[in-house]
Amino acid sequence: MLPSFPSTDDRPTAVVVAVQLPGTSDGELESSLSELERLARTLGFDPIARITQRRAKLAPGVVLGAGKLAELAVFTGGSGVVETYTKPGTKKDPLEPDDEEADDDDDDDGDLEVSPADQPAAKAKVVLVDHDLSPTQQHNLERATGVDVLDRTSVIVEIFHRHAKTREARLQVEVARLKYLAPRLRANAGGGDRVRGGIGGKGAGESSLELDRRRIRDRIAELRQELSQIETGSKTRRERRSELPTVALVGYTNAGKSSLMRAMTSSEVYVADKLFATLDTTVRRLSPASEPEILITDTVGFIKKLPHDLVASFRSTLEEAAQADLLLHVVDAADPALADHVAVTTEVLREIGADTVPTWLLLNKIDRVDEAGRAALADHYPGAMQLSAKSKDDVAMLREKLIAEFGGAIEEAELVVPWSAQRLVHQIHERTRVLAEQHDEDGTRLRVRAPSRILDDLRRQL
Ligand SMILES: Nc1nc2c(ncn2[C@@H]2O[C@H](COP(=O)(O)OP(=O)(O)OP(=O)(O)O)[C@@H](O)[C@H]2O)c(=O)[nH]1
Ligand SMILES: [Mg+2]
Repeated sequence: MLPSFPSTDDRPTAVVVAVQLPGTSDGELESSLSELERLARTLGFDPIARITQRRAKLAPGVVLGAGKLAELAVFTGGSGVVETYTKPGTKKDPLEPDDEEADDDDDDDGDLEVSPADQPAAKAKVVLVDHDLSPTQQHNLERATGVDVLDRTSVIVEIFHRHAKTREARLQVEVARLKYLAPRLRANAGGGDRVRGGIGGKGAGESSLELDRRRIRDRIAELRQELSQIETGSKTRRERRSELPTVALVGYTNAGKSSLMRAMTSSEVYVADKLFATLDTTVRRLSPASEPEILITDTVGFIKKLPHDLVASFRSTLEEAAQADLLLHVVDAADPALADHVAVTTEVLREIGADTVPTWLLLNKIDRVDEAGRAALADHYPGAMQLSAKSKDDVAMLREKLIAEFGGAIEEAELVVPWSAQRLVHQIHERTRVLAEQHDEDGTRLRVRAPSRILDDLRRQL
């Protein structure tokens, strides 16, 4: 079960911070901050304010300029400065770059934040920064604000940690957490008191740094060993059912994958208005049953700037998607950042080698989009299916389409496309999973896997 979070009233408050770097539009900044606030709520925090600043780059020492840092500290009750880091004899705070003054001039037009006066009583318990912080930046910000500071990656890692349920997911998240922790041990060793953000265990500063690092390495090796055993098991299971057509639901977190899974398989998979509600791959039969039976897989959602280690640790889970006969790429059609979400998912699918699997784009939550919006979406995504996981009719339609697609068994076959008909190669890539491709004097020789119906159609064209 998920931990129960405190009610809105006694939730710890948070301030979110972002630097608007050159090339980031106001819209992108806004959408990234809203997403960070949703991540914060998922962790049980109540975001009360935003601090933003336009800068050429993150200030190396403390991310923000001095003025902004002081403004941030008003929310947390901190001093707003990192005194201990001013070297004696240095006129200017070495943490501040020379372009500081110019940056602060931007304050008036670069802000989206609520002014401190709006929340005089609420003191934030934590600062969430929408960038990856170096261990030093994190440490300095904590000194200046007097509260814990979490960066985007640690927020996501923490959510994964809380939501992982199966043994496999827990092990995967633990590997990612330790990899995140290792470099932070180094920086905290000097003046370091503790390791931040609930990411590390207590007392990391007590034992020698080398020892801690070695322990982490050993522990990661141990976890990997355990994981590889579990993975062998899932591989065997996957092979055993590989005769049945398999459809994987993939897409951005909160798009409605699990809702569609529930609706199509009459199962009780977990659905929630939280980011990363699902971390475990579940496989269920399409229900009512079809002939042949079709398997539906629910997978972990994606997010912008997904920490690379997390993707890597979920690779075996995501392999389910790469092995599928069809991907249903689910997007939240009502989200203003929809195009961004589509791009992120497409990119992760490419990274995990799932871009060769035939894919249908599903514009979900269409019940939240008005007529004009639907027309615009149809224009922009002509091949996509517009639907709502909450509509019985829509789900029935999707089910019919799947049955039509997989009427007849899945087959493996070899297709030889003569040089004179090369345009067919493209079509084959679109409609089948290509297992191998070779060129010889006869043309292109492809080993493919696809429903018989599609193979018949391709053979006719050949
Ligand atoms: N209005 C509306 N809400 C939907 C629809 N589909 C899903 N939702 C809601 O969107 C939220 C997220 O749904 P999930 O099915 O958990 O999303 P998910 O893609 O599995 O999310 P993660 O597991 O977190 O990656 C829930 O509150 C759902 O009730 C839809 O078609 N219409
Ligand atoms: Mg889910």
